[in-house]
Amino acid sequence: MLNKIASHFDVAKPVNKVATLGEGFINDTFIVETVNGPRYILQRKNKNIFTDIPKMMENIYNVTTHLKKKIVEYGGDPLQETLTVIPAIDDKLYYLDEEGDFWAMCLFIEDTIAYQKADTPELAYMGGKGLGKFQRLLSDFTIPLNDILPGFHNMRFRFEQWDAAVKNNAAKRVDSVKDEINFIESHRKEMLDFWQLVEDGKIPMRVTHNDTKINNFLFDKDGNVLCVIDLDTVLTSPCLNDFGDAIRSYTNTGAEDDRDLDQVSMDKAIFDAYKQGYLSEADTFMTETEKQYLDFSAKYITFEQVLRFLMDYLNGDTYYKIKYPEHNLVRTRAQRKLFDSMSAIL
Ligand code: ADP
Ligand code: GN1
Ligand code: MG
Repeated sequence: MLNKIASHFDVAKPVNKVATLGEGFINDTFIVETVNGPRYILQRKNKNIFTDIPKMMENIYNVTTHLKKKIVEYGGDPLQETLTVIPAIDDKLYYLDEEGDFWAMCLFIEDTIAYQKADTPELAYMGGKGLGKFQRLLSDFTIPLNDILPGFHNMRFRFEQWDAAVKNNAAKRVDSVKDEINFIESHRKEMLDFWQLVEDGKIPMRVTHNDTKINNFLFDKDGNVLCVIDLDTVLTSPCLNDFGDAIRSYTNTGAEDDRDLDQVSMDKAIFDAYKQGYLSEADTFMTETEKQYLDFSAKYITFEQVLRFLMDYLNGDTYYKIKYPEHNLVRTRAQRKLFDSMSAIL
């Protein structure tokens, strides 16, 4: 079945083997081997989350086309340093199968390392530099992006979803998570006050990645970020959100879903190094107000993640893939612990 799906794309050589890869929460990812030819990434895009996949693929195509132009200008390798979308044989940027699932393909980037956590400040510095460079290269991208996930990091929108989730109590779990609900409520004002700055235009919207966890950055063997992947969520949003989301994963001494909360805390040395690396690139385009809110953005995005995991738990686990029934609650508690650690340090 998967071989047949792969054969609908414009691959250079006959498909040999298709195997499962990675464990993303959203899409299903496969690696495609061809006979004496390149390897490819094949993904079944999550149609529950992405309601307009053709528009999403158009965004990815436009952004990677822009990046390739910039990469060529500075003498880099456009096939290694950004994703290369492989169109279907009918030239569309996706293949729609008989079951109504959308598939997309890109080149597999060889000889890279995808880290799950940052063990050294050196790696964090390079990660920050990689994100800053990605945003810098896109700072003169002018094609309007399709808003395929309205309100993605918009706290006002998230609180609207949240209020509905608590009210509907779909999974009848509200009574069992009173403490976590109180945590969300106690930060409502602080978080909305920040979003107000965005609404008032004091913090600008920019072309951003919006899902900057560490495994969405492929590193080369010398420790540089070679390629930023998982471009499904490229949207316009404050650049601070990308910084904050990266800090959420880079600096966590534990796992995103650690059951052992003693493992979870923010590593300040990793934070400092990431920030330094980020600013080495982002200083060129950021405003003073943005810089002022850089540290806060880590708390903002971590709070948003607590809210999103808990909301999914209240809704009966309809968004994130889970591995066991309480998974979203475990994620909620681990991210809350991380938030508390950030609050103590930043
Ligand atoms: P998800 O949205 O489900 O997180 P990703 O696009 O991040 O899916 O892909 C999952 C994993 O597959 C990544 O973390 C990375 O390890 C690997 N991967 C994805 N795209 C590529 C690529 N073009 N080249 C090499 N590895 C890739
Ligand atoms: C999802 O696709 P993946 O696993 O990289 C999610 C992010 C969350 C993240 C939490 C489209 O990212 O927003 O921060 O899980 N992506 C989407 O780990 O919702
Ligand atoms: Mg990913």
